[in-house]
Amino acid sequence: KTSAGLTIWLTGLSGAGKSTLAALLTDRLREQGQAVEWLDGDELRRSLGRGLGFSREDRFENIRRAVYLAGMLNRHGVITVVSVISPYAEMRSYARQELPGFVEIYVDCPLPVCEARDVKGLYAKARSGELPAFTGISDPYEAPADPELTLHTAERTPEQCMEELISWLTEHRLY
Ligand code: GGZ
Repeated sequence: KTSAGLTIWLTGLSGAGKSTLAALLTDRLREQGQAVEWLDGDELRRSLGRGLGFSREDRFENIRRAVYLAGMLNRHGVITVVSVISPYAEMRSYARQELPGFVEIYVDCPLPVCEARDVKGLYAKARSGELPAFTGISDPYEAPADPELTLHTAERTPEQCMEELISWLTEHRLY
């Protein structure tokens, strides 16, 4: 898998803990001397994805850009951590098909827990209708049917989830 590169794809609801986990994972890999980049949905949308909204088409376009970048980084030996909701199974199978070193990690957290956390107040806005097409509330999230690994962020700390992921990657000799 080393020559194929490695893209660690974190999928899950808003507030499930993808970005927190991605930050911890990126730090750990860097500490180990690995070349690693982190592509976060929110950040991607502020940079390369300006103007993209949350229709099915725009979400696909956002993912297409992330996959393109990840592929380029992978070809240069850079481990890429991608944290994007990526709500449709079809977009994740596209990523899998395009990226030889793709691993799908389901950052699983029950919707009520994400909603109770509501770190950015987005769920409240989604419930009131101020934010339309919000994943989990008024827009679909197709949970992965067969991810390489599922992490339960409601039951463990972010650090524990990161350690679990690192152990899994190591066991499978993915980097
Ligand atoms: C879902 C939304 C929406 C809607 C704004 N639906 O948790 P956050 O706040 O900080 O990150 C989420 C981000 C979603 O971007 P992604 O690029 O990950 O999505 S996708 O993979 O579907 O393209 C969320 C915020 O943007 N956000 N409006 N309607 N999330």
